[in-house]
Amino acid sequence: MVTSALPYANGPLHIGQIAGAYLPADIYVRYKRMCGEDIKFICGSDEHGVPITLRAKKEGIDPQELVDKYHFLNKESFEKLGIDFDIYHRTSDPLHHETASEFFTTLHEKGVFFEKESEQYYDEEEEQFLADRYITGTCPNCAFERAYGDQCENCGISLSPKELINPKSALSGNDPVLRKTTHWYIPLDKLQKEFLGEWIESHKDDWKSNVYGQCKSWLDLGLHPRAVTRDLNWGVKVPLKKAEGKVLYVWFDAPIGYISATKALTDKWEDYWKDEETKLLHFIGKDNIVFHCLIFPAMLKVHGDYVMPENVPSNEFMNMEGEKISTSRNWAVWVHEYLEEFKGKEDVLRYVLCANMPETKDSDFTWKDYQAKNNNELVAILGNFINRTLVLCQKYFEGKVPSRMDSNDDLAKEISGFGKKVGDHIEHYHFRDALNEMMNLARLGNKYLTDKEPWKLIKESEEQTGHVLNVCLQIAANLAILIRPLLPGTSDKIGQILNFSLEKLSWKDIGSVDIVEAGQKINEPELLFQKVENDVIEAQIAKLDRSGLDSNDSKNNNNFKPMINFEDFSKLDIRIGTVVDAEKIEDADKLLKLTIDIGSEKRTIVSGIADQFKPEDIKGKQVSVLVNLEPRKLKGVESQGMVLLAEDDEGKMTFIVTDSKMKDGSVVS
Ligand code: B3M
Ligand code: ZN
Repeated sequence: MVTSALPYANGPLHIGQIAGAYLPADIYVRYKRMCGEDIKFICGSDEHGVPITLRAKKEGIDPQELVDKYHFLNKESFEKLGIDFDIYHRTSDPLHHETASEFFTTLHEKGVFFEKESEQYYDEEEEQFLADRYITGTCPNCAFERAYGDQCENCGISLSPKELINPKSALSGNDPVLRKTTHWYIPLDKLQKEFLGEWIESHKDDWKSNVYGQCKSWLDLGLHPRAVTRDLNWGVKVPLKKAEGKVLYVWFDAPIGYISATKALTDKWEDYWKDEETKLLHFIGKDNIVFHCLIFPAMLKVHGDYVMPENVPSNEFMNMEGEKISTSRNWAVWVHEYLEEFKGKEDVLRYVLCANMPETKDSDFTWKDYQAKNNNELVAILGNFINRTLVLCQKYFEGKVPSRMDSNDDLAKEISGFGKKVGDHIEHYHFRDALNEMMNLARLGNKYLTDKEPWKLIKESEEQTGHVLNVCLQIAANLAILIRPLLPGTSDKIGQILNFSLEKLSWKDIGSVDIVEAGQKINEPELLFQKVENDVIEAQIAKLDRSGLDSNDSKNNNNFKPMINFEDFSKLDIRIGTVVDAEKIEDADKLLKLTIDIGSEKRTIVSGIADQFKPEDIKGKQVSVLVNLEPRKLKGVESQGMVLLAEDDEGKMTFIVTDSKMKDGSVVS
C-alpha cells in the first residue's frame, strides 16, 4: 500500500509538491509493478480544514465550489504528468465522511480521548473560533512573522495558537479574545510512553535520517495531547450529540482518507490495511512528517485493526530560482500551466524534478538547469543514442533488425547489472542515483557506437556492422525497460519505434539481448527529445513574479533563506579589496563599473549602486568582494565578482567593511 500526501484542493499543484511526494512514489510504484508486486497507489484531494475555508472566503465562493474546482484540475495534472494512482479520491466524498466518523467513534468508545474545556482565541467580529490557520502571528522559535496557529512554515515547528507572539485573526486582522470551548484530545504524551517512542526508535536505521531525526527531536521535547476536534462548520461532523457545530480536525480525518480511498477502489481494501504482510508506505514532504510518523500511527495503533507504516520516505523542500516556493506569494511553476505550455514534454519535467529531488536537503529548481538537463542529458545522451541507432539501421539495413554474430553473454551480464543497480536505488528511495544509473546505460550505448564506428565498418563488413547495430538495438530496448518507471512516455515511444510490447516485459527481463528479433521491421525514427532554446527559458524567467518576494522576503529580516550547511558556506571565496577606480556605465542609470585590487590581481566588477554612491566617493575604499562568482556581462561589461553590501528595508545601502585597514586579498570567513 503506497500513499502520497493528499494535497489540499485550495490551489493548483506546483513542481515542489511533485518532486516531494508524488514523483518519487510514482517511480517506486511503477518499478514495483514491473517487478510483479501486488501494489496499490492511493491519493486524493484533502478538502477540509482551514486552508480550504480561508481560500474559499478569499475567492468569495463556497468551500464546495472551491474544492470542486481544484480537485478536478489537480487530478488532471497528475494524470497528464503520468502520476499513475490507482485512485484519486476526495475527502468530501460521503464514503470518507462515514469512514472517518467510524474511526473517531471506535477510538471514542475505546476511551482513547479525553474531553476538556479550555479557553481559545475567538474573533468577535467574525463570530468564529480561531484554530490552525485562522490565526497568525510571530513564531516563538524563529521569529517568522507569518506563522500559523498550527505550524510555522519557515522553521517547520508545530505550534498551538497560544504560543504565537502577537496573534491576529487571519479573517479580520483583529486582536483575538479568549473564549471557552470543549474539545476531544488524543493523549500523545501517554501514547509516546506506551509505544510511540519505542516504535520510532525501532526505525532508527531503516528510515531516512531526516525523517528519524525530526521524529526524535519531537519525542525529545515530549509530545503533548492534541485536540482532534474543531469549532468549524466545514469538515467531517463529530459523531457525538454534545458536539453540535464541531468537526474533526483536518489532520485527524485526512490520513483516514487513504483508507476511504482504498475502500472506494476495491472490495478487498482490508488486504491492504489489515493484513500483517502488508507493507504500508507514505510518501510525503517534510512538513507532514509529524502527522505521518507520530499522529496517524498513534491513531492506527490505538484503533487496533490496522498495520503500521513500514516507512515514511519524506523529502525536503524544492526551492525555485533561489527562493522558497510559495503559493500565496505566487512563486512557483504551476503544473497545469507547464503541461499546457510544454505539451509532449511531460517526461522532461519528470526527469528534471527527479535529478533535483530534495532527497537529503532542500534543492533548487532553475529554468537554466531545466534547459541544461534537457539539452545536455536527455537530448545529447539518451535521445542521441536512440536516434543514431535508428538512423543507422534505416540507412544500412532498410529498417530491419540485422543479425548478431554471437550471443554476447558479457553484454547481457553488463546490462542486467544496470537493472540490479537501478532497482536497488529505487528500493532505497535513492531516486537521483537511479536516474544517473539509467543514463549510464545510454552513455554506455553511445560509447559502444563511437568505439565501433559502424559508419566506417560498413565499408568493410556488412555482417559486423549488423552485429554492432543489433547490439545497439538491444541496448535501446533494455533502456526502454530501465527508464520506464521514470520516463514512461519515452519508454512507450521507444517500444513503438522498435516494435515490441513493453506490457509483456518485466523488470527481470533487463539483460535480455533478444528483445528485438533479427529480421523484424522497425519504424521510422522520431526524435525523443527536442532542444529547448534560450528564448523559451527566458520567457519563463520573465514570467516569474518577483513582486510578492520583494516586499515580503528580501526586505523582511525575519524571513530567512533556507538553511545551508558549512560546506555550502565554505564555497564562497570572499576577499578584502580596494576600489582603485569607479566610473558610470553609459545608458545604465544604476550601474557603476568598479576596478578593485584584490591583492593578487585587479578585478572589474559591475555594481548596481550608482543611485546611492558617486564614483569619487568610493575610490580608495576597502570593501568585501565575492571573488568566485561566475563572471557575467552587464551592459557589455564583464563583471568578475560581486561587492558585498548591506541594504535596509528602505533600500539604503552601505558597504561591508573591516574595522581597520587590512591587506588586500585577506580572506573573509
Ligand atoms: N493536505 C498537507 C499538504 O498538502 C495535507 C496533507 C494531508 S496527507 C493525509 O501538504
Ligand atoms: Zn518558525
